[in-house]
Amino acid sequence: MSSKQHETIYLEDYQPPAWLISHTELRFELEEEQTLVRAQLRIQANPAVADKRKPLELFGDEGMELSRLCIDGQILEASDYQREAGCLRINNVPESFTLECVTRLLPHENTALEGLYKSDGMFCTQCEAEGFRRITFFPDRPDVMSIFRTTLVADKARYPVLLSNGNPVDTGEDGEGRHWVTWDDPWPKPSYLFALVAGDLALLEDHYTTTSGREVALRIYAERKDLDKLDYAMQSLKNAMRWDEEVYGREYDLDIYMIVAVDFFNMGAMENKGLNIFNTSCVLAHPRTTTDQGFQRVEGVVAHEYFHNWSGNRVTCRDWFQLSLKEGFTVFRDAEFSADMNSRTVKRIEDVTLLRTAQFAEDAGPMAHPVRPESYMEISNFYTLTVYEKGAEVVRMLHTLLGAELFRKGSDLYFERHDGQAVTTDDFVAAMEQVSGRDLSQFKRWYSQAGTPRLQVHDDYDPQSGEYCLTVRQSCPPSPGQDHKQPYQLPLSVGLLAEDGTELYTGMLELTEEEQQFRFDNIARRPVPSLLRGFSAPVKLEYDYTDEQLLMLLRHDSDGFNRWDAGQRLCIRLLQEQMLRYRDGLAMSCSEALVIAWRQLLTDESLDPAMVAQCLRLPSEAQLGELAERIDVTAIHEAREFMRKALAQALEQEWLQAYQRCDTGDDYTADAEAIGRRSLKNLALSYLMAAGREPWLELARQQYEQSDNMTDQLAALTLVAHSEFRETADELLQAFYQQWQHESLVMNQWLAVQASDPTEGALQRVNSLAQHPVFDARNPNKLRSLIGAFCGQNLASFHAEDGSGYVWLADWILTLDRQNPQVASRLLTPLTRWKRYDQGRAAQMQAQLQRMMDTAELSADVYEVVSKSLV
Ligand code: 0A1
Ligand code: ZN
Repeated sequence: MSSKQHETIYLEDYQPPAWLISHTELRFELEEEQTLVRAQLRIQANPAVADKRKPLELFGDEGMELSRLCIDGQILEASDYQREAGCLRINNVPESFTLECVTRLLPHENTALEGLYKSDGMFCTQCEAEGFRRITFFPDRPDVMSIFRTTLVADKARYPVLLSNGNPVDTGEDGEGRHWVTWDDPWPKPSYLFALVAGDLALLEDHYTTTSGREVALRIYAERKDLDKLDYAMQSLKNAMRWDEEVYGREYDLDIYMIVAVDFFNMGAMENKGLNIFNTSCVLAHPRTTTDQGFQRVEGVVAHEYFHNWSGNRVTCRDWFQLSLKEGFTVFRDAEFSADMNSRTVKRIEDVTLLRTAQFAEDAGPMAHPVRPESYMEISNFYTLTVYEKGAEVVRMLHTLLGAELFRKGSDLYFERHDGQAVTTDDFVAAMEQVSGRDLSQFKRWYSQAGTPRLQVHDDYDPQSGEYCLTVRQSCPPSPGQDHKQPYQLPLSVGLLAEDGTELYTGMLELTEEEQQFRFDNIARRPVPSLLRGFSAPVKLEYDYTDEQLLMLLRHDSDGFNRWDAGQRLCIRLLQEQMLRYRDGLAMSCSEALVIAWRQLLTDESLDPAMVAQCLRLPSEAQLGELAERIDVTAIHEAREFMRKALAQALEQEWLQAYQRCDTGDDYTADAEAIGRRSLKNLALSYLMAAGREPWLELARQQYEQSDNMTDQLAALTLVAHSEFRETADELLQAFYQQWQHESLVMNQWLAVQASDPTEGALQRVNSLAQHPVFDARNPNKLRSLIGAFCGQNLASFHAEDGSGYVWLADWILTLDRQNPQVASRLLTPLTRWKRYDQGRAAQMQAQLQRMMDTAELSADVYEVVSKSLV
């Protein structure tokens, strides 16, 4: 058994802070062997809290060395305070005083990448959610906000650039090679938004003038070799600043906006006030080294972090249970921004695909939790798809229910009313209630109930009266700690189509009850319903469509999202039929109707190539798994491969024509149109490769060799590397390595391509890649590329019947947990879903979880996930 008792924190236990901090003054002496941090905190009793005799309690990491503690200049003796389990308690403190505290840190030994650490020789910080307590003793909770002044002192030659939040106000040198810079941040902020960076960094500089005339310096820092990869992030930042002014009326509020790219980072990026720190993978972009997907990720993440300046920083969270207050809202904002910059429908399809594949699986697994969780052991485990993506869907539903205009009024009121405060999701909804005059108390169940609701729709038509009736039943499966769910309020966007595709009705229905009927008059013929248009609510919709109805919707629905969705529903049904046939040992077959429909899409040159590509992509193995009662990994893989090959061969000429049509030879641009063309071109190439004939291998090789951009080069490499043409596969993988070995982000792709290769011998390949010089087990990006890709994208190999994949992952988790608990805990996710698999696999996955559980000294991160998965 794990020796450590991990405590659970509950939302219902929330208490306002007994002590407030008006000013935080920090001085960092950054050296190679150690860093000394001197913190001076101006502390006052919170007038809103009655008990004035409470001791002062500060959080501080257990391993952190405390070398000095003073109150109003008086040194405290060891008997004046107690340190226990991450907490420092000082009794008998005055009403108002200054606390001075000196801590000694070892950033070069910090492999957890929380608090102050080193990434490739530069100092940087990550304080969300609870990293600041690894820097100094502090009431490290988001509802304690103070004004920060930070001085950094370091060797000038090694660390010429010294950054922190706000504006630089003073600088100097000691004449012995060390220099210092002082930064002032005028905006009160919680400790999780603190940041510093010290290093030898190159800089791309630009500027922006806000609508009200504030001049803002925009600075993006990176290693010198990456200076040519910053233009796209800069342009995205400027677009995001303009968009937030136009769509939300929000301006930037400091004179400088800085972004720093670091290679060692646990997540995507961090919105520290005025000083965002980014994973290099989310900020560097260059056509030669970055794929289209990479470009779009940079645009989205740069915008996301920028938008946090209002939705997160100016108005922040009262406690970490409210995380979706800032994350759900900000994801909604960045999704709308990306939709406005690119194709709205394609963006929606991508987001819904992620939700259906991964968030629905989370909702059905042992870690399922509401958008506003009720308890946690380790908050880092709750930066989830539920809090982010489902949280964004909840905000989107508010936008749909209220309409754009009222929603904007509500957001204006929210920002105005709560500027400078730490608030709750209830406060957000209250602002929406006030501007709309609506009672949203039922709607708030979206924040408190976990699980994916299910909508079952039936219809009746009376040809005599011309009345059409939709009956909608809603339900939601049980989730941990929640056996029974109350009905949700949700917008159901609906169209009714005549057989020839003419639209008879379009509108939005509002569900509030377990069962509801909606009647439509004057309908001349039985219509085909187009339901949940645009995915108007994050639910599973069931309606008994015929194949013909789905084909009609695929051709005629005026809602682009539902056109795509109809095609997907049809593919899923056909794939599920083949899975059954495979299991029963029967020959599989491909539907002629599907071939005809796909041919039409593929040859209609008037259609948007990006949409065609979306429609002709089969649902992923992961998504098919999510939809299955019991996940049969082999049947899913075999059925999908069969269909891919059948569609490849049946339409070989059409794929080639589409390929040639989209292969325009234009110079690379990262706009939606060019990205759409490349996506169809590379999809066509993937089907040609699936057809398995030599000429297509040659075509792929030619594309690999001649392309001037990473999208095309990597697409060709992946197809060849995953094919049966092993000799060419090895040759191109080797050539790719030779060409890109000095580009760390490109090498991540190289690792991921091989880790996700489903052909024979995958485990052996990943094992030897783990020994390869480009792999570095301390770098989270490398771990995600190798372990994440093998366990998450190479499902047939990871779930090998002998359980070898499970043992491999568990070995890794146990090693990584001692080094970086956050990353270990995230990589563990695939094992937690053991209940969804056949008995043999489930037992082996469970055995590995048990093995971890039996290990002494698990981190809180891994302990929480393992223990909850074993229940
Ligand atoms: N707030 C950031 C994400 C983030 C969360 C936690 C981190 O460390 C545990 C780091 C970054 C965002 O939403 O972009
Ligand atoms: Zn965020």
